[in-house]
Amino acid sequence: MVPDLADTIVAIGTAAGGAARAMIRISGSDAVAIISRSFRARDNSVLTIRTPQVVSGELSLGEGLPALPCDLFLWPGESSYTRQPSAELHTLGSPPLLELAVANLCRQGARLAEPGEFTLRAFLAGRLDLTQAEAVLGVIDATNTTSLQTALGQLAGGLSKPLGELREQLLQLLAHLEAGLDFVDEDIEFISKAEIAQQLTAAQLQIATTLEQLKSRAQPQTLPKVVLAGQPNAGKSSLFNALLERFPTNAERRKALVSDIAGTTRDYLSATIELNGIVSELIDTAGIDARETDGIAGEAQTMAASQLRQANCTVWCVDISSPQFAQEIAELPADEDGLLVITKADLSDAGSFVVPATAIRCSSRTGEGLELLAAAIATTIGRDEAGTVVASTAARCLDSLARAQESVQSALNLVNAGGGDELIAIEIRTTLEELGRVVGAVYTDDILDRIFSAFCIGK
Ligand SMILES: Nc1nc2c(ncn2[C@@H]2O[C@H](COP(=O)(O)OP(=O)(O)OP(=O)(O)O)[C@@H](O)[C@H]2O)c(=O)[nH]1
Ligand SMILES: [Mg+2]
Repeated sequence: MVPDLADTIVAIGTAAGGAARAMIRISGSDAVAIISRSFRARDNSVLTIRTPQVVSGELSLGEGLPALPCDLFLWPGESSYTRQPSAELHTLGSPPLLELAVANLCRQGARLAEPGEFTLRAFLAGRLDLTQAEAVLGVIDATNTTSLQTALGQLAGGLSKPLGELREQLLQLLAHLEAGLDFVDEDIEFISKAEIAQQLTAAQLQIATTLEQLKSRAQPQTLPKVVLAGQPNAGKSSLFNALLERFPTNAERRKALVSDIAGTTRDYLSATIELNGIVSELIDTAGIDARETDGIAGEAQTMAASQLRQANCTVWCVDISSPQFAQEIAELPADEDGLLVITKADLSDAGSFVVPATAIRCSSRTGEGLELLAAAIATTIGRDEAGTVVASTAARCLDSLARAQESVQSALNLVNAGGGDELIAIEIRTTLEELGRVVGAVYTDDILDRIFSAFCIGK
Protein backbone atom coordinates (compact mmCIF):
# COMPACT_ATOMS: atom_id res chain seq x y z
CA MET A 1 0.00 0.00 0.00
CA VAL A 2 1.28 3.45 -0.88
CA PRO A 3 1.20 5.47 2.36
CA ASP A 4 -1.07 8.49 2.68
CA LEU A 5 0.39 11.53 0.90
CA ALA A 6 -1.73 13.93 2.92
CA ASP A 7 0.13 13.10 6.13
CA THR A 8 3.05 15.21 7.22
CA ILE A 9 5.98 12.85 7.70
CA VAL A 10 9.12 13.17 9.80
CA ALA A 11 12.35 11.17 10.15
CA ILE A 12 15.99 11.53 11.01
CA GLY A 13 17.67 12.10 7.64
CA THR A 14 21.29 11.47 8.60
CA ALA A 15 23.06 8.18 9.32
CA ALA A 16 22.45 6.44 12.62
CA GLY A 17 24.93 7.02 15.44
CA GLY A 18 26.47 10.02 17.09
CA ALA A 19 27.87 12.92 15.06
CA ALA A 20 28.62 16.58 15.44
CA ARG A 21 25.57 17.48 13.33
CA ALA A 22 22.46 15.63 12.24
CA MET A 23 19.33 16.46 10.30
CA ILE A 24 15.64 15.79 10.81
CA ARG A 25 13.50 15.95 7.69
CA ILE A 26 9.82 16.80 7.55
CA SER A 27 7.45 17.00 4.61
CA GLY A 28 3.72 17.48 4.11
CA SER A 29 0.96 20.06 3.98
CA ASP A 30 1.16 20.75 7.75
CA ALA A 31 4.95 20.91 7.88
CA VAL A 32 5.13 24.67 8.48
CA ALA A 33 2.43 24.66 11.18
CA ILE A 34 4.00 21.68 12.97
CA ILE A 35 7.43 23.31 12.90
CA SER A 36 6.04 26.60 14.18
CA ARG A 37 4.85 24.72 17.27
CA SER A 38 8.26 23.20 18.06
CA PHE A 39 10.84 25.58 16.60
CA ARG A 40 11.38 29.12 17.87
CA ALA A 41 13.10 31.32 15.28
CA ARG A 42 15.56 33.89 16.59
CA ASP A 43 13.99 36.85 14.73
CA ASN A 44 10.71 36.27 12.97
CA SER A 45 7.94 33.67 13.10
CA VAL A 46 8.22 30.63 10.86
CA LEU A 47 4.61 31.15 9.79
CA THR A 48 5.49 34.38 7.98
CA ILE A 49 8.14 32.79 5.76
CA ARG A 50 7.04 32.63 2.11
CA THR A 51 10.23 31.68 0.23
CA PRO A 52 12.90 28.99 0.89
CA GLN A 53 15.10 30.19 3.73
CA VAL A 54 17.55 29.23 6.42
CA VAL A 55 16.60 30.42 9.91
CA SER A 56 18.48 29.99 13.18
CA GLY A 57 16.64 29.27 16.39
CA GLU A 58 15.83 26.65 18.97
CA LEU A 59 14.15 23.30 18.64
CA SER A 60 11.95 22.15 21.47
CA LEU A 61 12.27 18.58 22.73
CA GLY A 62 9.05 18.70 24.73
CA GLU A 63 7.86 20.17 27.98
CA GLY A 64 10.36 20.39 30.78
CA LEU A 65 13.30 19.64 28.49
CA PRO A 66 15.95 22.09 27.31
CA ALA A 67 15.72 23.37 23.71
CA LEU A 68 18.42 22.53 21.15
CA PRO A 69 20.24 25.14 19.04
CA CYS A 70 19.01 24.46 15.51
CA ASP A 71 19.18 25.75 11.93
CA LEU A 72 15.94 25.41 10.03
CA PHE A 73 16.06 25.02 6.24
CA LEU A 74 12.50 25.71 5.16
CA TRP A 75 10.80 25.24 1.78
CA PRO A 76 7.30 26.59 2.51
CA GLY A 77 6.00 26.12 -1.05
CA GLU A 78 6.41 23.55 -3.79
CA SER A 79 10.09 23.96 -4.60
CA SER A 80 11.24 21.16 -2.29
CA TYR A 81 12.36 17.62 -3.18
CA THR A 82 8.83 16.30 -2.52
CA ARG A 83 7.10 19.40 -3.94
CA GLN A 84 5.35 19.69 -0.58
CA PRO A 85 6.08 22.19 2.22
CA SER A 86 9.26 20.69 3.64
CA ALA A 87 12.01 21.40 6.09
CA GLU A 88 15.30 20.16 7.39
CA LEU A 89 16.21 20.78 11.01
CA HIS A 90 20.00 20.76 11.44
CA THR A 91 21.05 20.28 15.03
CA LEU A 92 23.34 18.35 17.38
CA GLY A 93 23.91 14.76 16.26
CA SER A 94 23.04 13.05 19.53
CA PRO A 95 20.77 10.02 18.90
CA PRO A 96 18.69 10.27 22.13
CA LEU A 97 18.14 14.02 21.65
CA LEU A 98 17.12 13.45 18.02
CA GLU A 99 14.65 10.77 19.09
CA LEU A 100 13.13 13.22 21.58
CA ALA A 101 12.88 15.93 18.91
CA VAL A 102 11.19 13.55 16.44
CA ALA A 103 8.77 12.36 19.13
CA ASN A 104 7.90 15.97 19.90
CA LEU A 105 7.26 16.72 16.20
CA CYS A 106 4.98 13.67 16.13
CA ARG A 107 3.08 15.04 19.14
CA GLN A 108 2.61 18.24 17.14
CA GLY A 109 0.92 16.33 14.31
CA ALA A 110 3.58 14.64 12.17
CA ARG A 111 3.87 10.88 11.65
CA LEU A 112 7.05 8.80 11.34
CA ALA A 113 8.03 8.31 7.70
CA GLU A 114 8.10 4.87 6.09
CA PRO A 115 11.35 3.71 4.39
CA GLY A 116 12.00 5.77 1.26
CA GLU A 117 8.80 7.77 1.72
CA PHE A 118 10.43 11.14 0.96
CA THR A 119 11.80 9.81 -2.33
CA LEU A 120 8.44 8.11 -3.04
CA ARG A 121 6.76 11.51 -2.68
CA ALA A 122 9.38 13.04 -4.98
CA PHE A 123 8.58 10.32 -7.53
CA LEU A 124 4.79 10.74 -7.24
CA ALA A 125 5.23 14.52 -7.58
CA GLY A 126 7.13 14.00 -10.84
CA ARG A 127 10.45 15.18 -9.44
CA LEU A 128 12.14 11.92 -10.41
CA ASP A 129 11.19 8.91 -12.46
CA LEU A 130 11.55 5.37 -11.12
CA THR A 131 15.01 4.80 -12.55
CA GLN A 132 16.16 7.97 -10.82
CA ALA A 133 14.53 6.93 -7.54
CA GLU A 134 16.47 3.68 -7.76
CA ALA A 135 19.58 5.68 -8.54
CA VAL A 136 19.10 7.60 -5.26
CA LEU A 137 19.36 4.25 -3.49
CA GLY A 138 22.32 3.34 -5.72
CA VAL A 139 24.11 6.52 -4.61
CA ILE A 140 23.40 5.79 -0.94
CA ASP A 141 24.54 2.17 -1.25
CA ALA A 142 27.55 2.75 -3.54
CA THR A 143 30.58 0.85 -2.25
CA ASN A 144 33.14 2.25 -4.67
CA THR A 145 33.68 5.11 -7.08
CA THR A 146 32.58 3.01 -10.07
CA SER A 147 29.19 2.12 -8.63
CA LEU A 148 28.80 5.70 -7.42
CA GLN A 149 29.43 7.04 -10.93
CA THR A 150 26.92 4.58 -12.38
CA ALA A 151 24.27 5.65 -9.88
CA LEU A 152 24.98 9.34 -10.40
CA GLY A 153 24.74 8.86 -14.16
CA GLN A 154 21.36 7.20 -13.77
CA LEU A 155 20.22 9.90 -11.34
CA ALA A 156 21.16 12.53 -13.90
CA GLY A 157 18.82 10.83 -16.39
CA GLY A 158 21.33 8.49 -18.06
CA LEU A 159 18.63 5.87 -18.56
CA SER A 160 15.42 7.86 -18.42
CA LYS A 161 16.44 10.55 -20.91
CA PRO A 162 17.05 8.28 -23.93
CA LEU A 163 14.04 6.14 -23.03
CA GLY A 164 11.90 9.26 -22.61
CA GLU A 165 12.94 10.47 -26.06
CA LEU A 166 12.19 7.07 -27.54
CA ARG A 167 8.72 7.06 -25.99
CA GLU A 168 8.15 10.54 -27.39
CA GLN A 169 9.09 9.37 -30.90
CA LEU A 170 6.89 6.29 -30.65
CA LEU A 171 3.97 8.42 -29.40
CA GLN A 172 4.37 10.67 -32.46
CA LEU A 173 4.44 7.63 -34.70
CA LEU A 174 1.33 6.26 -33.01
CA ALA A 175 -0.44 9.61 -33.41
CA HIS A 176 0.31 9.61 -37.15
CA LEU A 177 -0.88 6.04 -37.54
CA GLU A 178 -4.08 6.66 -35.61
CA ALA A 179 -4.79 9.88 -37.49
CA GLY A 180 -4.54 7.83 -40.68
CA LEU A 181 -7.07 5.34 -39.29
CA ASP A 182 -9.66 8.12 -38.99
CA PHE A 183 -9.30 8.96 -42.66
CA VAL A 184 -8.97 5.47 -43.98
CA ASP A 185 -11.87 5.89 -46.45
CA GLU A 186 -10.41 9.05 -47.93
CA ASP A 187 -7.10 7.35 -48.60
CA ILE A 188 -5.10 10.02 -46.78
CA GLU A 189 -1.72 8.78 -45.59
CA PHE A 190 -0.13 10.70 -42.72
CA ILE A 191 3.05 8.68 -42.74
CA SER A 192 4.53 6.37 -45.34
CA LYS A 193 5.17 2.68 -44.71
CA ALA A 194 8.87 3.24 -45.36
CA GLU A 195 8.99 5.91 -42.70
CA ILE A 196 7.18 3.73 -40.18
CA ALA A 197 9.63 0.91 -40.87
CA GLN A 198 12.57 3.25 -40.49
CA GLN A 199 11.37 4.64 -37.15
CA LEU A 200 10.56 1.20 -35.80
CA THR A 201 13.99 -0.09 -36.79
CA ALA A 202 15.63 2.81 -34.97
CA ALA A 203 13.49 2.11 -31.89
CA GLN A 204 14.34 -1.56 -32.03
CA LEU A 205 18.06 -0.80 -32.13
CA GLN A 206 17.85 1.49 -29.16
CA ILE A 207 15.84 -0.98 -27.10
CA ALA A 208 18.30 -3.75 -27.99
CA THR A 209 21.24 -1.61 -26.82
CA THR A 210 19.53 -0.74 -23.54
CA LEU A 211 18.58 -4.38 -23.03
CA GLU A 212 22.23 -5.40 -23.45
CA GLN A 213 23.27 -2.87 -20.81
CA LEU A 214 20.61 -4.14 -18.43
CA LYS A 215 21.52 -7.79 -18.99
CA SER A 216 25.13 -7.27 -18.09
CA ARG A 217 24.15 -5.34 -14.96
CA ALA A 218 21.44 -7.74 -13.79
CA GLN A 219 23.80 -10.69 -13.59
CA PRO A 220 24.71 -11.80 -10.08
CA GLN A 221 27.60 -9.68 -9.03
CA THR A 222 30.87 -11.57 -9.21
CA LEU A 223 34.07 -9.76 -8.46
CA PRO A 224 36.34 -8.92 -11.36
CA LYS A 225 39.39 -11.19 -11.48
CA VAL A 226 42.94 -9.89 -11.47
CA VAL A 227 45.33 -12.74 -12.33
CA LEU A 228 49.07 -12.69 -11.65
CA ALA A 229 50.80 -14.72 -14.37
CA GLY A 230 54.29 -15.37 -15.64
CA GLN A 231 57.23 -17.74 -15.65
CA PRO A 232 58.05 -19.89 -12.61
CA ASN A 233 60.00 -17.87 -10.02
CA ALA A 234 58.99 -14.55 -11.60
CA GLY A 235 57.91 -13.24 -8.19
CA LYS A 236 54.13 -13.62 -8.58
CA SER A 237 53.46 -14.98 -5.09
CA SER A 238 55.69 -12.32 -3.57
CA LEU A 239 53.74 -9.65 -5.46
CA PHE A 240 50.45 -11.24 -4.32
CA ASN A 241 51.58 -10.97 -0.69
CA ALA A 242 53.00 -7.47 -1.14
CA LEU A 243 49.78 -6.13 -2.73
CA LEU A 244 47.64 -7.63 0.03
CA GLU A 245 49.91 -6.18 2.65
CA ARG A 246 49.91 -2.72 1.08
CA PHE A 247 46.14 -2.71 0.48
CA PRO A 248 44.76 -4.66 3.43
CA THR A 249 41.12 -5.67 3.83
CA ASN A 250 39.29 -7.07 6.82
CA ALA A 251 38.89 -10.44 5.15
CA GLU A 252 40.91 -13.33 6.50
CA ARG A 253 43.51 -14.52 4.05
CA ARG A 254 46.31 -16.97 3.54
CA LYS A 255 49.80 -15.82 2.59
CA ALA A 256 51.19 -17.35 -0.59
CA LEU A 257 54.27 -19.51 -0.17
CA VAL A 258 57.40 -17.96 -1.61
CA SER A 259 60.64 -19.76 -2.38
CA ASP A 260 63.52 -19.63 -4.81
CA ILE A 261 62.52 -23.03 -6.15
CA ALA A 262 60.74 -22.63 -9.47
CA GLY A 263 57.27 -24.18 -9.33
CA THR A 264 56.49 -23.27 -5.71
CA THR A 265 52.88 -22.37 -6.43
CA ARG A 266 50.90 -25.43 -7.55
CA ASP A 267 47.33 -24.62 -6.70
CA TYR A 268 46.10 -21.10 -7.22
CA LEU A 269 45.41 -18.72 -4.38
CA SER A 270 42.81 -15.99 -4.32
CA ALA A 271 42.01 -13.06 -2.03
CA THR A 272 39.68 -10.08 -2.13
CA ILE A 273 41.45 -6.78 -2.52
CA GLU A 274 40.38 -3.16 -2.95
CA LEU A 275 42.53 -1.11 -5.28
CA ASN A 276 41.72 2.56 -5.75
CA GLY A 277 38.13 2.00 -4.72
CA ILE A 278 37.53 -1.04 -6.93
CA VAL A 279 37.04 -4.37 -5.19
CA SER A 280 38.37 -7.38 -7.08
CA GLU A 281 39.61 -10.93 -6.62
CA LEU A 282 43.40 -11.15 -6.79
CA ILE A 283 44.65 -14.54 -7.99
CA ASP A 284 48.15 -16.01 -7.76
CA THR A 285 48.78 -18.80 -10.27
CA ALA A 286 51.43 -21.43 -10.93
CA GLY A 287 54.25 -20.22 -13.19
CA ILE A 288 53.63 -20.98 -16.84
CA ASP A 289 55.69 -23.95 -17.98
CA ALA A 290 54.60 -25.59 -21.20
CA ARG A 291 56.79 -28.63 -20.50
CA GLU A 292 54.67 -29.59 -17.50
CA THR A 293 51.75 -31.60 -18.77
CA ASP A 294 51.54 -34.54 -16.36
CA GLY A 295 50.69 -35.06 -12.72
CA ILE A 296 50.24 -32.31 -10.19
CA ALA A 297 52.37 -29.86 -12.14
CA GLY A 298 50.29 -30.51 -15.26
CA GLU A 299 47.11 -29.92 -13.30
CA ALA A 300 48.51 -26.67 -11.90
CA GLN A 301 49.13 -25.56 -15.50
CA THR A 302 45.53 -26.36 -16.47
CA MET A 303 44.22 -24.38 -13.49
CA ALA A 304 46.45 -21.42 -14.26
CA ALA A 305 45.29 -21.43 -17.90
CA SER A 306 41.66 -21.53 -16.78
CA GLN A 307 42.17 -18.56 -14.42
CA LEU A 308 43.85 -16.66 -17.25
CA ARG A 309 40.86 -17.17 -19.52
CA GLN A 310 38.53 -15.73 -16.89
CA ALA A 311 40.77 -12.79 -16.05
CA ASN A 312 39.40 -9.26 -16.30
CA CYS A 313 42.96 -8.04 -15.92
CA THR A 314 46.14 -10.10 -16.31
CA VAL A 315 49.28 -8.89 -14.62
CA TRP A 316 52.17 -10.41 -16.62
CA CYS A 317 55.18 -10.66 -14.31
CA VAL A 318 58.63 -10.69 -15.90
CA ASP A 319 61.67 -11.04 -13.64
CA ILE A 320 64.27 -8.34 -14.32
CA SER A 321 67.03 -10.68 -13.16
CA SER A 322 66.03 -13.44 -15.57
CA PRO A 323 68.59 -14.20 -18.31
CA GLN A 324 65.70 -14.56 -20.76
CA PHE A 325 64.24 -11.16 -19.83
CA ALA A 326 64.03 -9.71 -23.36
CA GLN A 327 62.76 -12.93 -24.88
CA GLU A 328 60.05 -13.35 -22.24
CA ILE A 329 58.77 -9.85 -22.91
CA ALA A 330 58.77 -10.45 -26.65
CA GLU A 331 56.76 -13.65 -26.21
CA LEU A 332 53.99 -12.19 -24.05
CA PRO A 333 50.54 -12.48 -25.64
CA ALA A 334 48.97 -9.25 -26.84
CA ASP A 335 46.07 -8.52 -24.53
CA GLU A 336 44.33 -5.20 -24.04
CA ASP A 337 43.43 -6.12 -20.47
CA GLY A 338 47.02 -7.18 -19.76
CA LEU A 339 49.59 -5.19 -17.79
CA LEU A 340 53.33 -5.75 -17.98
CA VAL A 341 55.09 -5.73 -14.63
CA ILE A 342 58.86 -5.92 -14.31
CA THR A 343 59.36 -7.72 -11.01
CA LYS A 344 62.30 -7.61 -8.59
CA ALA A 345 63.16 -4.09 -9.75
CA ASP A 346 65.46 -3.78 -6.72
CA LEU A 347 67.81 -6.35 -8.25
CA SER A 348 68.87 -4.32 -11.21
CA ASP A 349 70.10 -0.80 -11.76
CA ALA A 350 67.59 1.24 -13.70
CA GLY A 351 68.34 1.43 -17.40
CA SER A 352 70.45 -1.69 -17.73
CA PHE A 353 67.61 -3.34 -19.68
CA VAL A 354 65.42 -2.03 -22.42
CA VAL A 355 62.02 -1.94 -20.76
CA PRO A 356 58.84 -1.15 -22.72
CA ALA A 357 57.47 2.27 -21.87
CA THR A 358 54.16 0.84 -20.65
CA ALA A 359 55.83 -1.54 -18.18
CA ILE A 360 55.47 -0.96 -14.46
CA ARG A 361 58.60 -1.61 -12.41
CA CYS A 362 57.77 -3.25 -9.10
CA SER A 363 59.67 -4.66 -6.19
CA SER A 364 57.93 -6.74 -3.58
CA ARG A 365 60.96 -6.26 -1.41
CA THR A 366 61.06 -2.44 -1.39
CA GLY A 367 57.43 -1.75 -2.29
CA GLU A 368 58.45 0.23 -5.38
CA GLY A 369 55.72 0.52 -8.01
CA LEU A 370 52.90 -1.04 -5.97
CA GLU A 371 50.79 2.13 -5.96
CA LEU A 372 51.28 2.55 -9.70
CA LEU A 373 50.32 -1.07 -10.32
CA ALA A 374 47.21 -0.71 -8.15
CA ALA A 375 46.12 2.34 -10.14
CA ALA A 376 46.73 0.57 -13.47
CA ILE A 377 44.73 -2.50 -12.36
CA ALA A 378 41.86 -0.31 -11.15
CA THR A 379 41.79 1.53 -14.48
CA THR A 380 41.77 -1.71 -16.47
CA ILE A 381 38.92 -3.35 -14.56
CA GLY A 382 37.10 -0.07 -14.07
CA ARG A 383 36.81 0.15 -17.86
CA ASP A 384 34.85 -3.13 -17.95
CA GLU A 385 32.92 -2.50 -14.78
CA ALA A 386 31.64 0.96 -15.59
CA GLY A 387 27.95 0.38 -16.11
CA THR A 388 25.26 2.83 -17.03
CA VAL A 389 22.51 1.25 -15.00
CA VAL A 390 22.08 0.54 -11.29
CA ALA A 391 21.80 -3.24 -10.73
CA SER A 392 18.38 -3.10 -9.03
CA THR A 393 16.97 -1.12 -11.96
CA ALA A 394 18.40 -3.65 -14.37
CA ALA A 395 16.78 -6.56 -12.53
CA ARG A 396 13.40 -4.82 -12.37
CA CYS A 397 13.29 -3.64 -15.98
CA LEU A 398 14.69 -6.60 -17.85
CA ASP A 399 11.30 -8.22 -18.51
CA SER A 400 9.64 -4.97 -19.53
CA LEU A 401 12.38 -4.17 -22.00
CA ALA A 402 12.34 -7.70 -23.40
CA ARG A 403 8.58 -7.36 -24.00
CA ALA A 404 9.11 -3.91 -25.52
CA GLN A 405 11.63 -5.45 -27.88
CA GLU A 406 9.21 -8.25 -28.85
CA SER A 407 6.35 -5.88 -29.58
CA VAL A 408 8.45 -3.46 -31.60
CA GLN A 409 9.70 -6.45 -33.61
CA SER A 410 6.10 -7.61 -34.16
CA ALA A 411 5.18 -4.11 -35.33
CA LEU A 412 8.07 -4.17 -37.77
CA ASN A 413 7.10 -7.63 -39.04
CA LEU A 414 3.56 -6.38 -39.62
CA VAL A 415 4.81 -3.37 -41.58
CA ASN A 416 6.98 -5.61 -43.76
CA ALA A 417 4.15 -8.10 -44.32
CA GLY A 418 1.72 -5.32 -45.29
CA GLY A 419 -0.33 -5.69 -42.09
CA GLY A 420 -3.07 -3.24 -41.19
CA ASP A 421 -2.26 0.04 -39.44
CA GLU A 422 -4.59 -0.75 -36.55
CA LEU A 423 -2.60 -3.92 -35.76
CA ILE A 424 0.69 -2.03 -35.98
CA ALA A 425 -0.76 0.59 -33.63
CA ILE A 426 -1.63 -2.10 -31.04
CA GLU A 427 1.98 -3.34 -31.01
CA ILE A 428 3.35 0.19 -30.66
CA ARG A 429 0.98 0.81 -27.76
CA THR A 430 2.32 -2.33 -26.04
CA THR A 431 5.88 -1.12 -26.60
CA LEU A 432 5.00 2.26 -25.08
CA GLU A 433 3.40 0.65 -22.08
CA GLU A 434 6.41 -1.55 -21.38
CA LEU A 435 8.81 1.39 -21.76
CA GLY A 436 6.50 3.30 -19.43
CA ARG A 437 6.99 0.66 -16.77
CA VAL A 438 10.74 1.16 -16.88
CA VAL A 439 10.57 4.88 -16.12
CA GLY A 440 7.52 4.53 -13.90
CA ALA A 441 4.96 6.28 -16.13
CA VAL A 442 3.05 3.02 -15.61
CA TYR A 443 3.39 1.48 -12.15
CA THR A 444 1.60 -0.55 -9.51
CA ASP A 445 1.60 -0.21 -5.72
CA ASP A 446 3.41 -3.50 -5.60
CA ILE A 447 6.32 -2.16 -7.67
CA LEU A 448 6.51 1.00 -5.58
CA ASP A 449 6.47 -1.09 -2.41
CA ARG A 450 9.33 -3.22 -3.61
CA ILE A 451 11.48 -0.29 -4.68
CA PHE A 452 10.94 2.05 -1.77
CA SER A 453 10.97 -0.51 1.02
CA ALA A 454 14.64 -1.11 0.15
CA PHE A 455 15.40 2.47 1.23
CA CYS A 456 16.20 3.41 4.77
CA ILE A 457 13.85 5.61 6.77
CA GLY A 458 14.52 9.30 6.26
CA LYS A 459 15.47 9.07 2.56
N1 LIG B 1 65.09 -9.22 -4.65
C1 LIG B 1 63.84 -9.59 -4.84
N2 LIG B 1 63.52 -10.90 -4.82
C2 LIG B 1 62.23 -11.24 -5.03
C3 LIG B 1 61.22 -10.27 -5.27
N3 LIG B 1 60.05 -10.93 -5.46
C4 LIG B 1 60.32 -12.23 -5.33
N4 LIG B 1 61.63 -12.46 -5.07
C5 LIG B 1 62.28 -13.75 -4.87
O1 LIG B 1 62.10 -14.53 -6.02
C6 LIG B 1 61.86 -15.89 -5.69
C7 LIG B 1 60.57 -16.40 -6.30
O2 LIG B 1 59.50 -15.69 -5.75
P1 LIG B 1 58.00 -16.23 -5.78
O3 LIG B 1 57.16 -15.09 -5.31
O4 LIG B 1 57.90 -17.51 -5.09
O5 LIG B 1 57.82 -16.42 -7.33
P2 LIG B 1 56.60 -17.12 -8.10
O6 LIG B 1 56.47 -16.41 -9.39
O7 LIG B 1 55.40 -17.16 -7.24
O8 LIG B 1 57.17 -18.56 -8.36
P3 LIG B 1 56.33 -19.93 -8.68
O9 LIG B 1 55.23 -20.03 -7.71
O10 LIG B 1 57.38 -20.96 -8.46
O11 LIG B 1 55.89 -19.83 -10.08
C8 LIG B 1 61.89 -15.95 -4.16
O12 LIG B 1 63.16 -16.37 -3.73
C9 LIG B 1 61.62 -14.51 -3.76
O13 LIG B 1 62.20 -14.20 -2.51
C10 LIG B 1 61.61 -8.89 -5.28
O14 LIG B 1 60.81 -7.97 -5.50
N5 LIG B 1 62.92 -8.62 -5.07
MG1 LIG C 1 54.31 -18.70 -6.62
